[in-house]
Amino acid sequence: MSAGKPSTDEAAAARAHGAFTERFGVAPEGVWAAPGRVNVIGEHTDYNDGYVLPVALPHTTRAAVGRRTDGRVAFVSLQGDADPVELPVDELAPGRPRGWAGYPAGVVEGLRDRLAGGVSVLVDTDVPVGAGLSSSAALTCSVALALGDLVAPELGRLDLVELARRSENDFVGAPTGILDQSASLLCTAGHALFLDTRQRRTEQVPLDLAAAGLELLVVDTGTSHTHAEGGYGDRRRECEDAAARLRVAALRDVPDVASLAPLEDHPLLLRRARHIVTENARVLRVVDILRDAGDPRRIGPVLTEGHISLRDDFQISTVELDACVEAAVEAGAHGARMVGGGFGGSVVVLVDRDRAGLVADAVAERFARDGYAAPRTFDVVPSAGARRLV
Ligand code: GAF
Repeated sequence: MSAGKPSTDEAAAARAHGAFTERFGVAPEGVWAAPGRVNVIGEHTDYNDGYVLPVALPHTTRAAVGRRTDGRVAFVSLQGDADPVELPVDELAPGRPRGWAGYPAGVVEGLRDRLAGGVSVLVDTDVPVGAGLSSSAALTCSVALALGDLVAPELGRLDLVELARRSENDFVGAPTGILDQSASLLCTAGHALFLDTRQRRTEQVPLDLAAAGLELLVVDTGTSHTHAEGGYGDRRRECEDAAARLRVAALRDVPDVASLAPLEDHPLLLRRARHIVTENARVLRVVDILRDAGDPRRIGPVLTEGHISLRDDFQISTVELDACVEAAVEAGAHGARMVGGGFGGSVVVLVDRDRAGLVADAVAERFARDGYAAPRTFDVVPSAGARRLV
């Protein structure tokens, strides 16, 4: 498989520690890492109070952090195109600063009464950005864990999920649910995280792909998405509208497709709601298969069904994502689906290890034939959630 190789924790910690010391003239108080995620199943269910089942990527964002005494905050990124940002703590406000620094700034803002002296944050990442793999949550969660450790040790992981979510929702203005932040902070190695987003109840579901002779491939189509505007917010409003017409608190409360009959005069809302109802059921089916130590191959067709629902009912797929799913399944994958918010990004593919190369090649050939840019493919081992490195 090509590209996307994550750093080891040791190398990543040394790099962030060294760069912080060079940039700020003093060593950081520590270095923390938080992963991106790929969602096995359960897309757009989180803001409908439903179920999700993500795994953490081996790719992380690292935050080297040190408190200051001059009342200023400074954000530096080692990723080439990001400008350094510095301003007084008092001037933090939604939309200030804008751009990438808004994500960590929102976390600082959430704890500003403990950070009056200011703080310096240097970040470094190998999570692919804009690929639907939750690079923004990796950023906010690495900083949330760091600041929790340094100034708010009473906060548990679920509190940090909230802190990171509020940064994205209220500070940056991206109307996301809690899938990404939960995955980044709560996942454990070798498991998928089954999360009931209403009850905030979690279960670690074993997912040993290697033992089953399987690989979970991520194919990054290189087409971009953005959450702070456009289709994601529209879908969220449509779901709320459907729930209101059905007189339920959230679409999670609709027990089955037959109960959607009152939406027959609203075909668009019916489709949106049908995706959520069937997607919640798919999460439960997948969890049932994996929980009984069943053959993970059996989840493949459920993933592909999920894609068709996202394509036809939720209407957030793209020609590239559809081509990728089609080519992967035709070449013998057990299942494939687009992941994340939609309108671009990545596809996840479940495939036998000895067919993985063939499937990746088939997707690349299809992209070349259809005139799309070459995709980037890598395999994912369910990895650890956020942690302190040094
Ligand atoms: C994005 C959002 F940030 C998540 O909260 C979730 O809604 C996801 O899209 C779709 O499942 O990643």
